[in-house]
Amino acid sequence: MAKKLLITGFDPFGGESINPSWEAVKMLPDVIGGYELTKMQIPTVFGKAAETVMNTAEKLCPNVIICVGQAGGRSAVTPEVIGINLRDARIPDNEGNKPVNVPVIPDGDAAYFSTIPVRKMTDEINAVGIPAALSYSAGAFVCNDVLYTLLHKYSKTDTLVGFIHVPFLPEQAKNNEFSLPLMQIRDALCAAVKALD
Ligand code: PCA
Repeated sequence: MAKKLLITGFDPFGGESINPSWEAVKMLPDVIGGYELTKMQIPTVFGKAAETVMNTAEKLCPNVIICVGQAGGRSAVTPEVIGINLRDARIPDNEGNKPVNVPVIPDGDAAYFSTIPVRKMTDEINAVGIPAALSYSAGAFVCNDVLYTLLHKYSKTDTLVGFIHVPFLPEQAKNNEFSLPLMQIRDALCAAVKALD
């Protein structure tokens, strides 16, 4: 029987009209290798994003959860190694929240390591000719919030959890920032999912 992967992308935030994470996630095939995909867009809102994922995961019981987010300015597709127990926003989220220096989960552990095979994923994305690198910080905005909350929730369970940040799309890169065409971001995510097999 196919295994189940819940994979999410975010809605646009920070003045952008598009978010490459959701644009690429929604283009993924329904089946990759041994995994059946459930794709979902989640809001760029502290707390709510993770709740949306957990509500769906409760019904779906996925084997793996991968959340994908935009990291404008990065020059590679970056599987995240770690989620930290910190909310420290420089800009408001999509509901105007701007938490500064507060924990994601009071009394939670300081950090959790991602439980998806981040090194193998990075290798397999590079192997299809798309730049990939490990990242040791998912920041302290909504992406890290989701990663930390899910790693906390699914620690000591069989559900694997991870996060992949993707660069801007060409139409977003206004100041000569690095960007990747949508098809390459999609192909990178495909390669990452194949690494689960
Ligand atoms: N990137 C943001 C939140 C939503 C997204 O796509 C982040 O890196 O926290």
